[in-house]
Amino acid sequence: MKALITGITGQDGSYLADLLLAKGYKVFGMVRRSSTETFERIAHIRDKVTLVQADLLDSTSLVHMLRDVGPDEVYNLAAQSFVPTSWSQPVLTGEFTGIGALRVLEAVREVCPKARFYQASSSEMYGKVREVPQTELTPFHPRSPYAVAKTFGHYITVNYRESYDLFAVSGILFNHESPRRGREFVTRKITDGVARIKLGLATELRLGTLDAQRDWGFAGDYVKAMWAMLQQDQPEDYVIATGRTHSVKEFLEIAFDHASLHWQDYVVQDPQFMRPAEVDQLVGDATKAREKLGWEPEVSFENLVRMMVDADIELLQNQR
Ligand code: NAP
Ligand code: G4F
Repeated sequence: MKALITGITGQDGSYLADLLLAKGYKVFGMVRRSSTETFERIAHIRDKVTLVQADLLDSTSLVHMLRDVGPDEVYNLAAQSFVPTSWSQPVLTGEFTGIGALRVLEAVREVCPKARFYQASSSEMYGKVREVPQTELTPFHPRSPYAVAKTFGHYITVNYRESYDLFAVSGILFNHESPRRGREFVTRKITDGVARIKLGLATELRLGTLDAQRDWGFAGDYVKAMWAMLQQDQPEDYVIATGRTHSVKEFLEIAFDHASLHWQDYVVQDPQFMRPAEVDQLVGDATKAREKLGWEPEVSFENLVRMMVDADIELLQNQR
């Protein structure tokens, strides 16, 4: 089996590549041209995957890539994925995160319509939530240009399934984190901050709202659900979540406590990290995934936080 992953250099792409290699897939990863390589997350499997240059903005490159690879499965994980950047670069975010998904779908339709397609949809689409917890049937109310772009990506995936009979599915994934998470996201920002404070490299940590609540799981668990969705008889959409929600403050408490520190001594609230429109609380109901995919998250919230703190302390110690 041949799988193509767009966004292989990102958090999820790297965990998905690990999973598919372990299952015996030949793994191809789409990478965009850059003056410096961004292959840190896939350094450990660099000689086991084949990297192909293409860009979400360039349809021709996507068509050539699919012709060269001839994939059985396509996982579209590439996107401008940071919510705050979507307010400063809304058009680019729409191009990458929204129309980019359509460009990949069009290329699949033209080149390899039998390939199974996965779209990385997001719980951010629920935004100002209409019901608690959120299911596959909960209406969307996106609160950022990123979330609006993801909502387009979601519906165009559903539309291509219904219009062209593609095996196209959309995974509505709630926040998932890991030691490979980008440092600007709040979880990694906190665990990196704790590690720096613990090792005497920083004296404070500047954050935005501490009251927002998210349903946080472990990325390594979530990529298993992506794969499982493409192994079903019928293409359908699934919510992937733990069913539990925690505030940024709770994350802080566990992270600082794990390093024997008090978060109140170091955290400073800074208006520059507040958002023009906030998503106050997300919590997903993954009953469908549990029943149809047999999927369950394995890593608890507390263990996820501790895993990330330990990894960041070790990383910084090794850099000394
Ligand atoms: P990430 O770490 O930010 O990775 C994003 C990937 O997209 C990187 O490999 C990046 O490549 C690539 N990319 C961006 N623009 C591109 C372009 N124009 N052409 C080609 N590649 C491009 O994101 P992640 O956390 O792994 O998330 C994976 C996907 O799931 C994203 O679509 C995200 O929006 C979605 N999602 C994530 C979560 C979550 O909690 N993590 C939840 C729901 C949905 P470079 O290395 O070159 O920058
Ligand atoms: O970690 P965040 O930046 O993640 P956010 O906005 O929930 O988005 C992530 O999850 C989505 C799935 O729901 C993905 F689709 C998306 O691609 C991304 O992976 O922020 C989480 C919460 C927000 O409420 C934010 O306002 O943390 C709050 N926060 C408080 N202080 C902060 C900070 N967020 C960041 N990034 N930095 C802060 O200093």
